[in-house]
Amino acid sequence: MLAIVSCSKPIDNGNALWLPEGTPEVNAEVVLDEGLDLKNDGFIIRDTPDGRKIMARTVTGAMYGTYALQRMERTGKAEGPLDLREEPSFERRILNHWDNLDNTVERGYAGWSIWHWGEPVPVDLIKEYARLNASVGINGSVLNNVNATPEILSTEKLERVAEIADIMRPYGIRVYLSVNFSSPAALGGLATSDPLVPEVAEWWKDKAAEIYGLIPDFGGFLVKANSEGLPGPQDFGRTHADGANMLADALRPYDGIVMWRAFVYSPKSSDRACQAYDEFAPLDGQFRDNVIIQIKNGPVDFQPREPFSPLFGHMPNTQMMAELQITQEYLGFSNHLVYLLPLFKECLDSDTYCKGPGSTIAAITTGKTYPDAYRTTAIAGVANIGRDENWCGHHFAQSSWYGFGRMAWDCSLSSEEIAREWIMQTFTSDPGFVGPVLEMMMSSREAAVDYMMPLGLHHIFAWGHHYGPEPWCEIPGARADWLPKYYHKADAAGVGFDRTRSGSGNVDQYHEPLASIYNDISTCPEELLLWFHHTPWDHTMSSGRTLWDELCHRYDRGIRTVQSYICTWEEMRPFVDRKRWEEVKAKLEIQESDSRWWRDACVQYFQEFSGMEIPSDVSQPERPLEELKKIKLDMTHHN
Ligand code: GCW
Repeated sequence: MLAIVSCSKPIDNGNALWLPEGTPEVNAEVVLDEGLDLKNDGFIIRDTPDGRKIMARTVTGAMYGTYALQRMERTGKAEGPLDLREEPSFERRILNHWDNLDNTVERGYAGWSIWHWGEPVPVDLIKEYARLNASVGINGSVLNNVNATPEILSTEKLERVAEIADIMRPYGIRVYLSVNFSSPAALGGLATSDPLVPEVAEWWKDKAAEIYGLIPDFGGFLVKANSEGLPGPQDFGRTHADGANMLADALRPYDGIVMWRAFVYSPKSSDRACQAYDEFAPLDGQFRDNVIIQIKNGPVDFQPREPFSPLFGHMPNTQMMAELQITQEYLGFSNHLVYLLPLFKECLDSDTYCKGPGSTIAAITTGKTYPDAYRTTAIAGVANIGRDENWCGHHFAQSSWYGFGRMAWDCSLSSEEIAREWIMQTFTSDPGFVGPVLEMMMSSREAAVDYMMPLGLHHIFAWGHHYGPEPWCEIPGARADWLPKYYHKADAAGVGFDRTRSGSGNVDQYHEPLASIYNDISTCPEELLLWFHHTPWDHTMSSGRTLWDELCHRYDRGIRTVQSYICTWEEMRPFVDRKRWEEVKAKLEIQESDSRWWRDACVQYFQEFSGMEIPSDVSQPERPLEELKKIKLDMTHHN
């Protein structure tokens, strides 16, 4: 045992280690003991005859224990006797910021970049950000957009990154950077960025040496390559493995990692949902052990609901991590109250069956399913953070950031437990508030699915900004697989994408029994029906309704749920300060109006194909389609 100290004082183990500024006062002593059998910044909280102790091997572990105890004190769980031990589910719990060097944030709805590129370093803001992350266990930040400019690796920018890293280090947070694959040519002036050319590999090695000279605990690189026009190894006839391994070798001496994204869709298959698997599954086993393949939860793109990406079930010899989107690109931006933990957990809890039942995405990516393949484990969330006063643009959007961190620390927590904690710490623990607000949060993801894209519909968003509905959208010259009609395929016969064995065959990228379950219209879960089946309008659903009637009912149900939130929030007025109450109320009104916009657009558009009457027991469209088609939102300056 090295030291026993009160947590408000420095932990002095001879090296004068301090708990970081802002660590809360809790009713316990902190014991730092390097001999404890605890993994990865874990901690123990135990009531002993000498009082309550927080025990950890590392200062960061002690800090996490302190926040955990504070959380328990605030949520009424600290009454003794306590004896608990926590170790994180994932070693690397990382936020991906899609922040550009001009301070815009791609898909950001909460203001400009908190990094203040090109301006004085906002020390206090970054400390506060780091403290918030530390309080939920997040321990990594990728500072810049995956659509990376080579300039991020310039010496000037690296020096700035080092300043940010210095501020975050005491909070246990390492920085990572997104890199542009053509940096050797674009920044270094080399003739090529071909990963198999020795000068290129040398350039990356030198760059790594420079980075680690400035930031000794630098986490590593995140790479979007050969995706949406970004450069990559395929430009030189090389594979993703060639590219990732070359970078991995440069980072290896410093224990850095490469997170190589599998968000690719070069049109080898006519179905975009098949393409990541097509490109990556054949490369299984070819990656270095400091490469992790970063895979979006679904096979297309962060939709309100997708099945899990089948790639997770097909790389037994490769480290994989899930990428989740905390920012609400496809879920109403920061205007809609959509608590995302049910979506995140749905992904992690999905059983891939790759090694029989129980091979969930959580089990795979925490290294349990294929332990030999995993040297490190990780999970990423695309941040929803900006300079807005409340960080996320919507008070409730903070819950998804909080929840991502909590889930990354302990993926066995339920989304309900996490929501409850968040409500009690953010607003009040009065049961008159917690109950109704919990219900609102817990139903909110499903409500969004209902009023936007029920029954497996997907990607019928407006072009480019992805805010409202445009199932009719046509853009001359645009990629077909960026347009709604490619996904919904509505015609007189029905609606939905045929991914069965008689269609694109995507079902066979899933292991049995899922492949057959998805393939058969009578066993396919209704939530995914139109994802996998082009379904006749008069198909009978489990409710006994036709598909058409069910679709109309789902849109209506979504609207009614949001309307009920407005009533709930009205009743919550006595519990919340006026400012926050009014701000949330204003957002709920936007959400309610948007939900009717979605219904008006989708129901009337699909009716042109179904030719069927809108059932009389649902609310009826209000605005004519022609009027809706004229709506052009200017989303270019949403920062
Ligand atoms: O969903 C798409 C987004 C892009 C994003 C891309 C990606 C950062 O519309 O804005 O680019 O995914 O994840 O790379």
